[in-house]
Amino acid sequence: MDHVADTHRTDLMTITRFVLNEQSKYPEARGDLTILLNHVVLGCKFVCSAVNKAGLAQLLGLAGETNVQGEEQKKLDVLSNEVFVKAFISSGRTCMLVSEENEEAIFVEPSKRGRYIVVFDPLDGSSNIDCGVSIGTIFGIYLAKDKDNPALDDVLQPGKKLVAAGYCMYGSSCTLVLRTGSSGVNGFTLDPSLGEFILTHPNIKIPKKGKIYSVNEGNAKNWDAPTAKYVEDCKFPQDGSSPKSLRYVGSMVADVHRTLLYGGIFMYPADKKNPNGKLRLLYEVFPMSYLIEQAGGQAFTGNQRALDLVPKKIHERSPVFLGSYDDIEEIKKLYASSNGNNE
Ligand code: AHM
Ligand code: MG
Repeated sequence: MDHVADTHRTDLMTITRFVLNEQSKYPEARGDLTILLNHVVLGCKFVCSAVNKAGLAQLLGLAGETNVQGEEQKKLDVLSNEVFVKAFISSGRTCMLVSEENEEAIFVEPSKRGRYIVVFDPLDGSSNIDCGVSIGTIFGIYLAKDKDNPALDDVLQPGKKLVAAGYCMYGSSCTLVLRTGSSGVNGFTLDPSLGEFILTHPNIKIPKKGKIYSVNEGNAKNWDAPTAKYVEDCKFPQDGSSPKSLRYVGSMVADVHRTLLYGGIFMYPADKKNPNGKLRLLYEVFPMSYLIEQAGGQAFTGNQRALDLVPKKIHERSPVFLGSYDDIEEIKKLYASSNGNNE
């Protein structure tokens, strides 16, 4: 029966086994993170199934509510948020949650508290839901100082203090990318017939330099000088190299996933209208910057390393440039040589 083994992989590494193996390397680990990650996985499977059925189930459309940023919510946003909030609370391993969809942080009731804090965007890229383009969930996990007395300060921590982060992309396949402990960045693809995420992209390393830039060029009118110069150089390189290709989905998860695998740069810069850019620090910029750095890339705000920023508010925004190491070096040089004169 050797021919069966040739065409059907039988050594499948599920995400559950992978996380268990990882955590068993830490003798002091109590299994809390493993249990919490199992609940992340459950939430992702549920949302993936809801996204796939959305058109059929007539789940698309407005729920008649607006979220914290005053944007219209889709039904899937509401549903995804409920699914993840309930999953995290019922894991018994969290004491505080910060979601893009909730104005205030959620403090878990004392009897269900654990030592982790989850920051998350349950369904990012919501403007892409109605046309079936890739959307995703982004999450980061912090450790609380004292699980019995969680305080807002516990979550207003720089991104470099994250203990785990990841995203799940609901696209042509459902892919979960995760980094915990010392495991590197690993990608798992949902096998719908098994209902399991299988390790398909072990130890992802971002190419040192890429050929793609990704940005909403519709905002170019309001860009500062270093951003404008960088994009100009992508199109009209001065060093004789070929111009870069432009790819922009408008879903951060999809744009960052492509950047992680193919290399290049993804940016949502500051501009004259939005001096802090658009993306939220805690649950968009930090988790993605953490993954990109762990894969060998860099993440920069225009002033500093993104993961060094200390948030003052839970829904704070920050500009971000993230991607291949060499590409981020270029934008850093442009900002450094502008000496703060970015007009
Ligand atoms: P959302 O949280 O309302 O979905 O907004 C975040 C999304 C990101 O996924 C994406 O990178 C960005 O907004 C796109 O913004 P724009 O349409 O301004 O280019
Ligand atoms: Mg979002």
